Amino acid sequence: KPRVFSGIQPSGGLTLGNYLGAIKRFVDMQDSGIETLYCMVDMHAITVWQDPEALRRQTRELAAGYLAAGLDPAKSILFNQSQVSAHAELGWVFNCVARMGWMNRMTQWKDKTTGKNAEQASLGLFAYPSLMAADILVYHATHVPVGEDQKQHVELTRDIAAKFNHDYKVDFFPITEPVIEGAATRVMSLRDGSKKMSKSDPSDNSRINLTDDADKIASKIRKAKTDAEPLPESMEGLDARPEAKNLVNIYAALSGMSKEAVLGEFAGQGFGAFKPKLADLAVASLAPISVEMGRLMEDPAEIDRILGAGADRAAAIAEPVLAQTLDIVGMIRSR
Ligand code: AQP
Repeated sequence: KPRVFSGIQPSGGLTLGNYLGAIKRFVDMQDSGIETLYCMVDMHAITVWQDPEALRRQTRELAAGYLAAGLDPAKSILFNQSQVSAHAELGWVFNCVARMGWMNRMTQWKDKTTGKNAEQASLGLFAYPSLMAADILVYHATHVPVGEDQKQHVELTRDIAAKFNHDYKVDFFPITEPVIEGAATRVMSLRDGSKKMSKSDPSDNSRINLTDDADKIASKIRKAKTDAEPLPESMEGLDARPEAKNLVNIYAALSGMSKEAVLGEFAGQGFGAFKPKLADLAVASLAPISVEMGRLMEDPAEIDRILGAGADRAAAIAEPVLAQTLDIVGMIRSR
């Protein structure tokens, strides 16, 4: 039976990258009638230091972002990871299945530690993909909608499932498929077309936050790095122009048009003409979400209630899977 799981870290405000690469597609999957679970992965967030009050606020803000973008707690199970302890328990088992060498090859680990002192990174940051495998497999999820940057972690999840099944001679965990679709599976920084747009980039002008108001969105798009060339007739003409390509991809993803159709409309025009159109489109798409997030944030108790109810439903699926896993592994379970 197909089942969808995905999560986002409450490690800062939501960006346009999170929206186009993840949340917008979470909503599409929810509305296709498949069973969907969407998580705020707060235990992943603490792999780097988070101020406790900020973490609570960011988790509620992420929940508000999910709801404002169209996730419906009557259709999807919405919850924060730490309220379902089966994630951490299965994560430990997977720490014992996954190999150090696999973790060492993770590009996100390498990116987050190169040039810095890896000795000072938390053990949790190193083991993060193993907990992510547990997040997915504790629901026997078959499909995981993610942005391009998470593809390697979903592949590792498949490796962990296969090694567990092999080592214990069972056919227990499914081999999960990453679902990486849409015109903007990798939204790039507005200041540097070689870096992905990220919550934790020190430059606020590098990203559009879902909480930015209309003026801020328009000003960030106006300031976005581009070049002096007009837009070409076909996507190949953008191959050596990462910043220009990024803005076309964003336009396509927000409008629902194909990239070719966007170029069909704007070929021959420069960014002086394209950017205001993109700004209008971004404001029209994002401003209603931002307003709704603000409204939802006025009632944090209601958000906490939704997360608690979601965690109960998630635990009802996860706990039997964990219990069976512990049986397979050989743990005595006499209470
Ligand atoms: N730039 C992006 N383009 C497309 N998809 C993206 N995602 C993130 N950035 C982009 C997708 O959003 C989901 C949640 O990501 P996450 O919160 O787990 O962490 P991340 O991928 O590490 O996101 P950030 O914004 O870059 O966070 P920091 O700065 O804290 O590392 C995933 O599906 C991801 O693919």
